[in-house]
Amino acid sequence: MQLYHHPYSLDSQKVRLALEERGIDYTSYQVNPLKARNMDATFFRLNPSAKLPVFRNGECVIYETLEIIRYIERIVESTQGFCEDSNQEKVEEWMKKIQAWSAKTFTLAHIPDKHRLFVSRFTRRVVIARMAESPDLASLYHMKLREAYETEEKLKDAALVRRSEEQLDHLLDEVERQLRETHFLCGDAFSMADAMFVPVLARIELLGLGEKYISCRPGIEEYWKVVKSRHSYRVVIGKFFSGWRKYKTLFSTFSIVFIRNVLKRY
Ligand SMILES: N[C@@H](CCC(=O)N[C@@H](CS)C(=O)NCC(=O)O)C(=O)O
Repeated sequence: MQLYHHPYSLDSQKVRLALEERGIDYTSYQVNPLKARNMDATFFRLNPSAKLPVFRNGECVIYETLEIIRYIERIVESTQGFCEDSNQEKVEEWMKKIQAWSAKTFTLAHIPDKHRLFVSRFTRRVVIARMAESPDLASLYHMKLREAYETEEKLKDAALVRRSEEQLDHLLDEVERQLRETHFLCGDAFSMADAMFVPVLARIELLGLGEKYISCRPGIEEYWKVVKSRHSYRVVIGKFFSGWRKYKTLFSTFSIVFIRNVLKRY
């Protein structure tokens, strides 16, 4: 089994937490979207949407986070004879709710314009360079270029950004109510719904918005402490983003993007 992913990608974090929690071995390929590695022809041919994560098991290639996690659960059932629990319907319900919140608008809206536009311009230049190298993929690369322009336009729409914040608030309120009754989202054991939710909290913290969204919800604040002490969290997220590590991770990416930009090495 192979997973193409990156620590920056929220959906990749969800899948990696699921794999870690279920103890499944896989070959890991990191594809850094900030360095526009997802635009390299080898990855782009595998997934012309250029999105992460991508999971492959032999002939079976899966591009959707929810589908990958459901597939992981089927592997666990068939190999370890372990059936998640009787809460399967609840788990499914929560997973859909969590996946329905798109972190993209929220994340980009909370990154300073200067940094966001710098990366966006770099990505577009990489796409144009890759297009010249692989003309057979030109129309698909064009779609990515259009998508990049559309994303910038969307971010100018204050109502859209506000809607994404309201959706997050609504999701967090629901979680808070649930955590007054159970330790985790679907009972007193960590489930795949938690594997999908933890990266949402990590994203909030990474953007420096913990006070606004986490500290004001005591149930979530306590839950956040608990999940952060799990091995899966440390391996998938903590290793890259806890405390000073986040500066190291971001600095190493940004310095490479900066140098490639100066040298025009797209
Ligand atoms: N359909 C995908 C969407 C995944 C997705 O949006 N991935 C983001 C990172 S979390 C991505 O790769 N963005 C890069 C791009 O759009 O070029 C899923 O549900 O897994």
